[in-house]
This record gives sequence, structure tokens and C-alpha cells, in this order.
Amino acid sequence: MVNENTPYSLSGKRIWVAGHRGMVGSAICRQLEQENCEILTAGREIIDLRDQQAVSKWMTAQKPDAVFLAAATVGGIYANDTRPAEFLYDNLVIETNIIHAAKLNDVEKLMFLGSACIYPREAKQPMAEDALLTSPLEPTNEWYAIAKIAGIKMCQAYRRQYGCDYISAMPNNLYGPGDNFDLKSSHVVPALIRKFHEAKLKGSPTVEIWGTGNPVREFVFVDDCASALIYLMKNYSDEDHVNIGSGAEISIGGLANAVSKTVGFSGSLIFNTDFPDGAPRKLLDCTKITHLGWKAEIGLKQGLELAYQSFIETVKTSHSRASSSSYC
Ligand code: GFB
Repeated sequence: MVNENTPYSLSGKRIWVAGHRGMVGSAICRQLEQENCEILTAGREIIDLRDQQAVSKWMTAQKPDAVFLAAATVGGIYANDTRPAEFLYDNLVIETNIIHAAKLNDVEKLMFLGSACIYPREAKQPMAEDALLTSPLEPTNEWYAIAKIAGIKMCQAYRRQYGCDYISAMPNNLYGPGDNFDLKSSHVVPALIRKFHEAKLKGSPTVEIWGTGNPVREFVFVDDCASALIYLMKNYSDEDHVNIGSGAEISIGGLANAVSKTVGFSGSLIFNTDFPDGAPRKLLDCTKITHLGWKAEIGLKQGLELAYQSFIETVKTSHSRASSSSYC
């Protein structure tokens, strides 16, 4: 929806990317470099975003004009299911600290980043924005989902009561450069890239896939997500959140075959049903963002190739760091 607050120009603005070292934050920074703006960042060594006073002090000193709120405690199904307190507390406190400090410091525009797991487990597919809060959540990620729903509501409440131009976007399962490859906390794409790569190197005959392989997911390449977030920042101003999807839907079994082909692994798959499947299907209805004029450009095949290349780079960098530090 276009109203008096759009288009919002980023030119000449001081833009804080909160969470700039994460996969999404770093993709936003890469794309903001093409805008004529000043990018502000603050790593963990500068502020703990869970510390309200520190956030408030930093924002008062830096006075950003706009904020991308991409900072969050995130993880895949296992991390979500086993660390509910961290996923609930960290995310609630980070978003409330930043949104409230933005209001106190007259930030002109704020983009809050959520996730497709805000929708009910049994939501009608594809899931449109109005499916929010219509029935119970998927239990493996309800803590994270509740924190993200609270973030959407914070933006809506600050818009209604104080007239703040805060918007929210909900991307589907993200992957790409800068992903987390730790097998206990990662999402499925980086986990499978790593598992297949290591199995290929070791000559292992099999790779373990969690769950039945039947759940279906829609994957969004992170640079597409960053382009959508910047597009919405410039062209959208309303209280309803906006879905970001790609249409690239595939079963986990199908994904495992696709990753195995990308990596060049020729063994077989073993499905371990001691691990949960999570939501049966999560396809987003992207009618709204399509009507606003944005669409994803990177398909799953190309995206997996790019993600695998970035994993190889990460491995090379960490090996060279490890070998140089061993000489110190
Ligand atoms: O990506 P993922 O961890 O998250 O898992 P969700 C997706 C599917 O892949 C699940 C299966 O059915 C997993 O059981 N899977 C198979 C694996 N092998 C693996 C593996 O080695 N690692 C992982 N991680 N999964 C998350 C939510 O749900 O989605 C978050 O927990 C967030 O809240 C995120 O919203 C986008 O799609 O199930």
C-alpha cells in the first residue's frame, strides 16, 4: 500500500543494520552499499542488544534515521526445540529494546524482520498474511514464533499510538552466504551442505537426514530477502506485515537429493525419525509483495550452488585462520 510515507528515500540517510554480522544483516549491508547512505553497525563487543540502557545510549549517540532490525537469536528445528528460553527471552528483549529506543530517538523508519514460523501449524496453504493468530503454532518453534509475533505487534502498536513508521516482513526459510553451519543449531540447507560435503571427503556411503523427509519447505536465497527488505523499506508503509517467499517449494527428501547433487555426493540417504519433522508445510502466499512490485530472482538450483561455494570459502578461511594461528 502506498501512502504519504512512501516512497521513502534512503539517500543521505544514516541506516543502522542491527545484526549486521548475521546472514540477513550482512546481505542487507552488501545491498545498502549501492544506496547513497551511511551504514551504521555495532557488534556484540560494542553493545549487547539485550541491555536496554546500552541500546538506548548507543542510539541516542548515533541517531540513525532508519533501522533494519535483523538482530535475533535464530536457529533450526533442533535449536528452537531445545533452547526455548533463549529463543523467547533474547528475541523479545532485543526487539523491545530496539523498537522502543527507535521511538525515543525519532527514528523515521524501522523494518522488523520476522519469520514464516509465526503462522499456525495447520494454516491453509499457501499462507497469507491474515492467517496470523488463527490457530495453534507448530510446537517445535512456538517460543521463537511468539517472540516474532510480539515484534509485529510492537510495530503495529507504535504506529497506532505514536504514528511511528515501523513495518514488518516475514521471509520463509532463508539460506545463502554467511549461514550458520553448526550442525546442532543450523537450519536444514547449511546442515545438509556440510553433511554431504564431509561425507564426500570421507568417502562415507550414507548421510543422515533428520525426520521422515516428507515435510515441505519454501526456501528463499538471502540476497533475494535483502532486496525485498530494502524494497519494502522504500515502498511500503502500513501496519500489516508482508510475506517474502520465492515459490521454490520442495520436500526435505527432494532437497537432500538436490544438495547431494550440488555437492557431488554419490551415496545414499538414511532418514532418522528420532528427530522431529516440524511443520508439515510452510508455503507463503506472496500476492501482497508481488502487487507491491517485488519478486524473487534466485531459484533453488542456482541458490544451492552459490550457498555451497560460500561454504567452501568459509571452510578455506577457517582452515587458513587455524593454520596461521597455530604458528603464532
Ligand atoms: O530448517 P529447519 O531446521 O527448520 O528444518 P524448520 C527443516 C526440516 O528439515 C525439518 C529437516 O523437517 C527437519 O527435521 N532436517 C533434515 C534437518 N535434516 C536436517 C538437519 O540435518 N538439520 C536440520 N536443521 N534440519 C525453523 C524454525 O523450522 O524454520 C525456526 O525452527 C525458523 O523458528 C526457521 O522459523 C525458518 O523449517 O522446521
